[in-house]
Amino acid sequence: MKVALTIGGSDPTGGAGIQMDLKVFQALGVYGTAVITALTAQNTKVFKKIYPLSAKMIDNQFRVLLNDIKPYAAKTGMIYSEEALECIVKNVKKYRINNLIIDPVINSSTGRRLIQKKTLKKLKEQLIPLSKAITANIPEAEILAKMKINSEKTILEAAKRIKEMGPEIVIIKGGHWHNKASDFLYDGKNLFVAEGEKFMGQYHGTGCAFSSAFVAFLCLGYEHEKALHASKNFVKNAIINALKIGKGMYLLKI
Ligand code: PXL
Repeated sequence: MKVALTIGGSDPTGGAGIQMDLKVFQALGVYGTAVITALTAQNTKVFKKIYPLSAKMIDNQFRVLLNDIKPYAAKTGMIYSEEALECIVKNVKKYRINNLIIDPVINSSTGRRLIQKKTLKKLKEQLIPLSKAITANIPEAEILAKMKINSEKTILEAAKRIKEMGPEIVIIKGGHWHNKASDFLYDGKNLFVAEGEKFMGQYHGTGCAFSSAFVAFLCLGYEHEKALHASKNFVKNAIINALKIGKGMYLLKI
C-alpha cells in the first residue's frame, strides 16, 4: 500500500485539515500519515483560535516518523507560523520528499486568516519551488500571482506567474468564479480544463479534500490530468452527499 503524508493543522470538526486528509487517503485506498503544524479551536459556525506548534515539536514529528515510514507523496495544508514553514522546508529537503503537493491555505471558509504574512512570503520563496503541484483556489491564486482573476485569460496569466515560482504544475480551482466551477491545470505548456458545476451553499473543507484526493490519485499512479478529473469528481460526490452535522456549514461526506 502506498503511503501519503499530510502536513497541516488539526480541525476538531473533522471537516478540514489533517482529519479530512486522513479520511480521504483512507477512502481512496492509500495509507495516511500526518505531521501537525498547529491546533485550532473551531466548529462549523465559528473559528475561535489557532495554537501553533513550535518548530521543535514539528521537527521531532518529522524525524521520528520519517526515520521509520517514508511517504510516496505528501501535501501541505495550513502552515501558520514562519518557524513552522522553515521547519517544513528543512525536512522536505532532508528526507527528499519529492511528490509534494502544496495547498496554499490562506483563509478558512469562515474568513479567518490561517497563514501569517511573513509565512506566506517564505511559502512562495522557499516551499513552492520544492513542489510538484500547487492547488490554489481563485482568491489564493490572486494573492500568489498578485493580480485579479475574472476570465479564462487571467486564469492562464495567474497560472503562468505561479509556475515561475517553480512547481511542475499549477492547479487553479474555479469554485469561487461566477456560476461555473471549472478547474484549470497548467503544466508550463498546456492549460487543461476540468469542467464543473457550481454548488450553492457553504461547504467546509473542499480545498483540503481536493488536494488530498490529488495526492492519493498520484499515489495510485494516475497522470496529472487524470488525477485532476478524478479529484474533482471525488469532491463533487462529497459535496452532493454533504451532511448537516453541526449548526453551521455543511461537512463533506467522504
Ligand atoms: O480549508 C482550509 C483549512 C485547512 N486546515 C485547517 C483548517 C482549514 C479551514 O478551516 O481549519 C486546520
